[in-house]
Amino acid sequence: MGTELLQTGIEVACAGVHAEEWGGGGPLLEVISPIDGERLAAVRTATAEEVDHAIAAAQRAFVHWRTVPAPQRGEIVRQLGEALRAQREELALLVTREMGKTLVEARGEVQEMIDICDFAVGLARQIGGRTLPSERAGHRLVEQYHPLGVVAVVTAFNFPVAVWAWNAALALVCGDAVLWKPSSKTPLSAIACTRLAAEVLQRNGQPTALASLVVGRGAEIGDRLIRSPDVALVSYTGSVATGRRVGVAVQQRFGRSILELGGNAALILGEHGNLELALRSVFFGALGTSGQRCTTTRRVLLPESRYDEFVGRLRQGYAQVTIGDPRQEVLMGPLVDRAAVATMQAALEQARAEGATVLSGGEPLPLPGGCYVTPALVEARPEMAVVQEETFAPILYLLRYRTFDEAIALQNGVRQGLSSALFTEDLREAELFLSAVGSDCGLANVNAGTSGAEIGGAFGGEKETGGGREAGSDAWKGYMRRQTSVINASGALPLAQGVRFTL
Ligand code: UN1
Repeated sequence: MGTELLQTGIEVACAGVHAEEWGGGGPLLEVISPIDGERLAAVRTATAEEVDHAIAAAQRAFVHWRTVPAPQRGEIVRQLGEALRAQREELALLVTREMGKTLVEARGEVQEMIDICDFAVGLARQIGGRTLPSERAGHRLVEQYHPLGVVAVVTAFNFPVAVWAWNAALALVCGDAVLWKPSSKTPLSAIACTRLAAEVLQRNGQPTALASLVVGRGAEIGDRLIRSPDVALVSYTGSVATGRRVGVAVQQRFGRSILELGGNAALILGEHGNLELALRSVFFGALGTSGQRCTTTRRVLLPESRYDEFVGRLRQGYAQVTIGDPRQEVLMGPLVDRAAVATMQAALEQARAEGATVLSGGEPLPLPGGCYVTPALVEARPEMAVVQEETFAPILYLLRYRTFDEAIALQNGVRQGLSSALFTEDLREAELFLSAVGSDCGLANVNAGTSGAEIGGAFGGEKETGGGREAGSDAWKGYMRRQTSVINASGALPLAQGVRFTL
């Protein structure tokens, strides 16, 4: 069933709601490919009642699922990984058609889904607490992790499937039910993944509402999700502005949230760093996903002594960037839609108005669909307002620094704190960068670029990035309810000495 959508056959009016059944009684949502403006499909969105119904169905599924032993839950996630493996190419093509990232990158994104499923399978046998020394004789002090409840996963268009999987694979082995609200720009990839997950669950006699889906506009659908007391955790990936609203609304009811918001990654080239390596990393970091990753390299910090050489080489490279249909062998596909092109133009205008110099690029290209641009190189100063903002487009700001301390201060001198990178051969610089007074980001790489985070580590960032952690390491703890217990194993009266009373 999943494959129908994945091959050519994108249906006329796909059901965009899945809980116990498929549905979608709300307005139709048109899905337009940024590759050439082709209308891929229309999706039937969720009504308010359907959202409430999906939450209730997910809650019912959770009440059952939390009693299934975690290793068995892991086995089902293993099968989900297998289903994704079998459809790797079809899913990648769908992601590319729907949001325009190159096929190579889309394959990488699907691989991240598979990898996190593998990771979660092992995790299913390891989610455990600690036993600690009790201060009372004959007592035991233990910590346990229990399933949490319904997890709403709200994802962005730039990683339309991987971010769901980072959350869903963990949440499922942790014993939670997942309710997914994908970006309205990428509902088809979400429908395809949900179909695969539902098939796996059904085959195993489990409620398909464990992998529920509601497609619809954030303002209507998303709002209902974040306010519902039956949603234990909201994992939101998206803009700082929306994330702030989500965080406050969830906190208002003392729910839990994981926020993955904007980034503004800088790459520092050290005085003696490997220029060749840094250059290649900037290429991938700034141009990958057409500059629409949270981890995209947006700022390059260069020492005065190496500025001209680095910028010269970068300009040469940028002049050769191949741009076009992301199903072909190109380095950069389109932006996600025309609005993104307009946003990029506005940012460049603002940069010029603030006194920055656009060295090259930034022009829209006259290709079908109207979503293609050339990547921009901009000489700027760190304090410019435009440099402080995250513009989801291939704009790279070139900045100078004098001392290494200044480079770190500039790298940290933005409101976002997701990703950062330093290219150096100097051990002291590397250690300083990774120390308590170094990078303030959730991700800090040495001699590796700002994007391309592996699923094995915890992914997320500080400050306006929101503080959430997803994927590897101990991020699973965010999806569970923690409990500390004292167990009197001896029957001894634990009364403090000198306390006397009669029952
Ligand atoms: C994002 O842009 O929201 O590190 C996630 C990377 C990817 C994930 C980015 N693994 O670029």
